Amino acid sequence: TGYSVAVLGATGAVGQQILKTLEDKDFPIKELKLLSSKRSAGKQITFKGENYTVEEAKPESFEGVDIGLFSAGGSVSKELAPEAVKRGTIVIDNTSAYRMDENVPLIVPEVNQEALKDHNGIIANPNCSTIQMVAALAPVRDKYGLKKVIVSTYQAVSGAGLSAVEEMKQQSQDILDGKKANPEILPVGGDKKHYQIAFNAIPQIDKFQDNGYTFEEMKMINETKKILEDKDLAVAATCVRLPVETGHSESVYIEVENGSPDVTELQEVLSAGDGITLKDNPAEQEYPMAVDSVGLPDVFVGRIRRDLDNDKGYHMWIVSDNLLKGAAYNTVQIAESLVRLDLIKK
Ligand code: 11C
Repeated sequence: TGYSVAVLGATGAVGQQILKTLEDKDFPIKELKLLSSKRSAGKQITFKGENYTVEEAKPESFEGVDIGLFSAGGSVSKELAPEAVKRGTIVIDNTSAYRMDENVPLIVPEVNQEALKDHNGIIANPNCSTIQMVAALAPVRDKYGLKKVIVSTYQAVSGAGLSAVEEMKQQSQDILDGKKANPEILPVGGDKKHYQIAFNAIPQIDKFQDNGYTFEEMKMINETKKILEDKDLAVAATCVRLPVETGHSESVYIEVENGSPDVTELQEVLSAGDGITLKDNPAEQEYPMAVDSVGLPDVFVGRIRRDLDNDKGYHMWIVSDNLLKGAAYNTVQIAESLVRLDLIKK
């Protein structure tokens, strides 16, 4: 019993965490296919004690597959998601390929699981930095309404993939050894220039758009409005890459619409929120940090303060494992929601 599941991008940073999450949650799997690009095909991966050979993904790979979990990059999703859907597979896509498509629900289960009911075969998993932010903002929005969000991110290198993590480690070692860093990937593999990430902060994640914002910043802005179903919400973002291996941190300023809750009340609303762990005790120097979030599915919130000039304004610090709630964990939660809502044809 269970579902036939295919994981596309099984050898990548997110793919590996998807497999671990499926294992940890004991997701009901009848048959598992591990798929990848031609380059990674042939690799061996162990799942629940069994050995699997990764196969090259082709349209026919999806025959008989109920659920396809995609994280092999946008162009692969563009090519293969429609082929999978044609063959009856529900695709949960981790790339940005379909997120802003109005026929595709963009889902954080704690926030807008109901939108799954409108799916047409493809469901999009939001960008990691968006997921952790909206998960924390939703309970505040539900209680007080939300007018404005200004976020600055402090993002981990694993968001850019395993090769970027290797680059950061190699550069750190080279610099400690008195050698020159040799940047080849970050900030963006496909862009013209590359900069040192070790011992640095780079204010560019993904490519620049014509409006001067990067694509990562526009993802946070547009996806937040879509998930919260509020086109009028004012959102601004500045996204920065730090030499942190895993765990995105965010400094978030919000303005609520109704009332002016005191900090204790806001802390209570947040700690009652699904999937949120409040860690906010300045007297004991307790606040969320990236290294403490690694391997945990929660969104951690702390440093909640009222703005000193605007009594509807609040500042907070939001941290989560970008590969888990930011990607793999949210993907598997979406699959669980589809099962719970009986939305998978078998
Ligand atoms: C990063 N947020 O940290 C990116 C990675 O659209 O799914 C996620 C890219 C995406 O570099």
